[in-house]
Amino acid sequence: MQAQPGQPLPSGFLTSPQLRFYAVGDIHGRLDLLEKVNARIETDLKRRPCWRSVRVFLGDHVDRGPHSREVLDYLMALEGTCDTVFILGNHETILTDFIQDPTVLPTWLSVGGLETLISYGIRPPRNPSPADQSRLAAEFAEALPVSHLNFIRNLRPCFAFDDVFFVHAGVRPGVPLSKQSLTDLCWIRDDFLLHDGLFERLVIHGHTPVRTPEIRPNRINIDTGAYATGQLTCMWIEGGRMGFL
Ligand SMILES: [Mn+2]
Repeated sequence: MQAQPGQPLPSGFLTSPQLRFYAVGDIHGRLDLLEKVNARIETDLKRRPCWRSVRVFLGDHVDRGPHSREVLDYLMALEGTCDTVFILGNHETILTDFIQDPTVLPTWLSVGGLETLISYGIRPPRNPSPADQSRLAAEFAEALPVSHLNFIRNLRPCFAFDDVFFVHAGVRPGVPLSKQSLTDLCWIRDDFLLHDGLFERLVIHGHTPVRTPEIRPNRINIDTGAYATGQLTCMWIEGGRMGFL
């Protein structure tokens, strides 16, 4: 008998044998790595065919890396060719906030928004004045295709299936998974990361970079800081087992 691939999910969490998930960590504007990860998924599907597969992208598709615009184009095209779930990250919330509120610009620039603006053909001055902020917000709203805005607005705050819960940042301990705030799902760090107890489901998340994927009894972090490290992590989950591509 052939050994089963991968390893069991921690803490006895289970998922259907009929469905394979591929979860991809924070892309942050690295189209090159996204293309490679998708090629690895295609190869895996050929090597180990399955009844149905779903690719789950854990948010922070934009900022920091050089190709935010191209990453969104790529993900939108992918949506038409296979089953996908796209999760909302805090960087996507900052992007849409900026269109509503130009004073968000300095915050956005401090977390890699400059690269996103440049990918849409906008070059902010070095120290944007309030007038510059308003002008740039209007320019960006004009440059951002409606399809991109709709894609970002339709990102899911989280996605639960069987015993797994996909989310960008994490969840607040003590609050049922169905009652989590959008702010916590997109932004939470230590209150979640330092919590040892189990949640109702196994939480698969990104948001806080780690050198190698972090497998804990209650959560798995697959944000390996792709924009800086060149490591974009993809994990698979199927029939209560998991592994990495
Ligand atoms: Mn994040």
